Amino acid sequence: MENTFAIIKPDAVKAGYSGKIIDRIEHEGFTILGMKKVQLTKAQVEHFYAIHKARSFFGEMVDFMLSGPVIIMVLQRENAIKAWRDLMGATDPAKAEPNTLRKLYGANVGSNATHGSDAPETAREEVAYFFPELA
Ligand code: IDP
Ligand code: MG
Repeated sequence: MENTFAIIKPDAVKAGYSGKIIDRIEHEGFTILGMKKVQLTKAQVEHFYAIHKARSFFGEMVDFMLSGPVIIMVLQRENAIKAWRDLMGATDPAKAEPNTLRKLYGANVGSNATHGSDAPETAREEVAYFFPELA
C-alpha cells in the first residue's frame, strides 16, 4: 500500500465537482485516509509550490490556489501515486485522456481541477506538511 497527497483545487470546488471527484476516488479503489476542506494561506501555497518559484506563471498559480477553498486529501491504494496521477490525467486538460478528472473537470492548464504528488519523496513531504498526524 502507498499513500499520496491530493488536492481538489478551487475551480473544481467552486463549480460543485467535489462530490463527483470523491465518488470517483472511492470507485477507483482508493481509501481516503484524511480529508479537510480548507482555505489555504499564501504562505502555505508558496511553500507547497516553491519548486515552481522561477516559472513565469508562479504568481498567477498562487493567486488561483488562494481564490477559494480547496479539499486536501491523503489517498491510499496500491501504487497510489501513479494511480492518482493516471486518474487525474495530463496537466493540460486539453491533452488529458478521455474520462480523466482533468479532462472532465479542468478548464485549462492553470485551472485544472486537481493536484497529485509526483513521486514518493514529494508525497511524503506533502502529506507531512498538510497532515502531520498521518505522516
Ligand atoms: P502537475 O500538477 O501535473 O504535477 P506541474 O508541472 O507540477 O504539473 O505544475 C504545477 C501546476 O502549475 C499545474 O497543475 C498547473 O495548475 C500549473 N501550471 C503548469 N503549467 C502552467 C502554465 O503554463 N500556466 C499556468 N499554470 C500552469
Ligand atoms: Mg507537479
